[in-house]
Amino acid sequence: MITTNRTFTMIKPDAVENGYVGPIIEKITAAGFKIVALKMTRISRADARDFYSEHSERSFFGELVEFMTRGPIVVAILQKENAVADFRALIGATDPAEAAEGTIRKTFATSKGENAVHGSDSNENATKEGNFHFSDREKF
Ligand code: RTP
Ligand code: MG
Repeated sequence: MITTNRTFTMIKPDAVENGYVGPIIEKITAAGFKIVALKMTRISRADARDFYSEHSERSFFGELVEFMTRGPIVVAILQKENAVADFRALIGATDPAEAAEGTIRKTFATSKGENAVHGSDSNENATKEGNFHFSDREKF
């Protein structure tokens, strides 16, 4: 079960390709998040369109769907007090050029489009996104 102390993250295809899974997980746990679900997986184009449907009218939407489906991702549920907001702070601004020093995107992202990680933007979305990827047996 995802509670308000949990958030959901994806390590995106660019970061997996670049060999940053280990270093990103290290940063996440060093910041006090406990991993309560974790796996490598992939999403289909339909899943990606659905996941980012709020951006379907934006010019970058097609590129975003191709990017998110071009290789494996690592998905996880993370637990910590104030998880959603604290994790968004840890990953930094969408564009790594604008992200604060020491944030995950500043350190590991490639560009605004290929920005290494996702973090849920609300408790409701954290629950929905976590439940999409993990069965009850996979959540601890
Ligand atoms: P996310 O949803 O992945 O956690 O990222 P976010 O909230 O920081 O950013 P959002 O505005 O929701 O955008 C979703 C993802 O779309 C890609 N993007 N590309 N080329 C561009 O101008 C552009 N803008 C956004 C990024 O992968 C971004 O994380
Ligand atoms: Mg977003």
